[in-house]
Amino acid sequence: MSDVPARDREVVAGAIFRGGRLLLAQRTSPPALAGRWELPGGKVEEFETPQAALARELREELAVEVRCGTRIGVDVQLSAGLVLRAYRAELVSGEPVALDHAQLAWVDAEELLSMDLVDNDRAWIPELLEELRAL
Ligand code: 9L3
Ligand code: MG
Repeated sequence: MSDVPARDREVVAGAIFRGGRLLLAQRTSPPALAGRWELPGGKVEEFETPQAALARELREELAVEVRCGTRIGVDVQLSAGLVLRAYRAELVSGEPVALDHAQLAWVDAEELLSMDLVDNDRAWIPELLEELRAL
């Protein structure tokens, strides 16, 4: 038996900024979250870095290549052993398309405030707004 506590599994989400706007994606599942908006992303696999996971998730969900940047906003505890973290993501190639979401939206600061974001992602609104207003 080891005394080292297990580290939380991580869900990564990407904040892609372009031209003073932020990319949001509308979820299709699970039913409780369908229709609500999020920063796209998903679970880090075993033996995968968060940076590699973000690149993989955004490739799978948006058909783009991104470079994972710095963290933005707080850690969000999803459940015991599962933590959600947002990272800035820089578009390297491709134009985002909704492969896994109902639709995508590029929002400015005012629009961000009017979107029905999933509860977990609302924790990041202050930092996202600050970044949008600085652009
Ligand atoms: N989640 C919350 N906010 C986000 C993302 C990408 C994910 N911005 C939550 C929803 C699911 C879990 O994390 O409960 C795993 O995400 P996914 O694999 O269903 O996208
Ligand atoms: Mg996902």
